[in-house]
Amino acid sequence: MGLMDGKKGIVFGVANERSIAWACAKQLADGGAEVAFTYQNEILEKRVRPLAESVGAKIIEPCDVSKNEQVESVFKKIGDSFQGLDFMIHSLAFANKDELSGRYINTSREGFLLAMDVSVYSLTLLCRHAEPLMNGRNGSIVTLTYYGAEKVIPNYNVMGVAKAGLEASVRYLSSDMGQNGIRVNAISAGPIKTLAASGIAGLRTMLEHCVEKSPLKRNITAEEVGKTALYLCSDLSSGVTGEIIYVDAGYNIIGM
Ligand code: NAD
Ligand code: 0WE
Repeated sequence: MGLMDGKKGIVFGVANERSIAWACAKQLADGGAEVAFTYQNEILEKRVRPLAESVGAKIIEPCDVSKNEQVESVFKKIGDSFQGLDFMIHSLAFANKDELSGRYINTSREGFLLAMDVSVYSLTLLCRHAEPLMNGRNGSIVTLTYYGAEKVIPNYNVMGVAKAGLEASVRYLSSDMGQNGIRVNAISAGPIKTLAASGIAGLRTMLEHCVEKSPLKRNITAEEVGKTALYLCSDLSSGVTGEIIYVDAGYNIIGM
């Protein structure tokens, strides 16, 4: 008897086998859930399709979250074939690379709006589409955030401002959706070497810093994030909504 037997959900943000979204999908599928997958573009489809098929996925659809038509089309497919939705994982973010170095003060209007659109507004848009499908099913929605939302992390810049907006969105969305029994939470993960993190200058130094300063004296794994996503999507967390749950080896609690 799996924790997720009979449950159906959708995962946004798988790029490859190192993606946090994939670690979440794997835990949910291993728990007995039926999981639908989306990929951002055809280049990523090559990586995502075999992973999705390995856990028996039947729905594998393109979805660039900055395109309303693509979002509408994915939720139409889900409505037609799943006839309901129990969970949704939002594990995506984007800012132009040149905004993730130098001074935050130099963020361009275009760069700011792009980061906010893809990394923040997308959660609200996806929640609005998920809500009718989650009606009467005690749905659960999980997004991914980072400590740079609360404290200054060098070079995180506009993404930090975006994550602050995302965390506030989690609270407003959980307030809106609670009346329909739907829960919305975020996982604040410690640094992990994924595709989105691999281009970042000084990632190695940051990983070493976390080993030194965190209570557990180590880095976290995507699998550990996946296990927390499983908890948040399952009935084990039925009383939890609007929260930011840290999976960071305890890093955030240390002052000095
Ligand atoms: P990743 O590169 O594997 O995943 C990022 C995903 O975002 C990719 O699948 C990409 O296709 C998707 N994406 C970007 N723009 C998109 C768009 N317009 N439409 C649809 N999808 C789009 O990297 P990851 O580290 O697994 O990132 C997943 C989430 O975890 C992000 O929200 C990130 O901010 C967050 N996070 C990462 C870390 C870390 O250190 N890796 C730590 C805390 C939080
Ligand atoms: O949220 C993230 C990654 C977000 C991200 C990364 C990229 C790199 C490639 C968003 N957009 C892009 N755009 C690109 O072109 N993390 C929490 C990982 C991360 O990113 C950082 C970090 C950490 C940690 C950027 C600067 C400093 C630290």
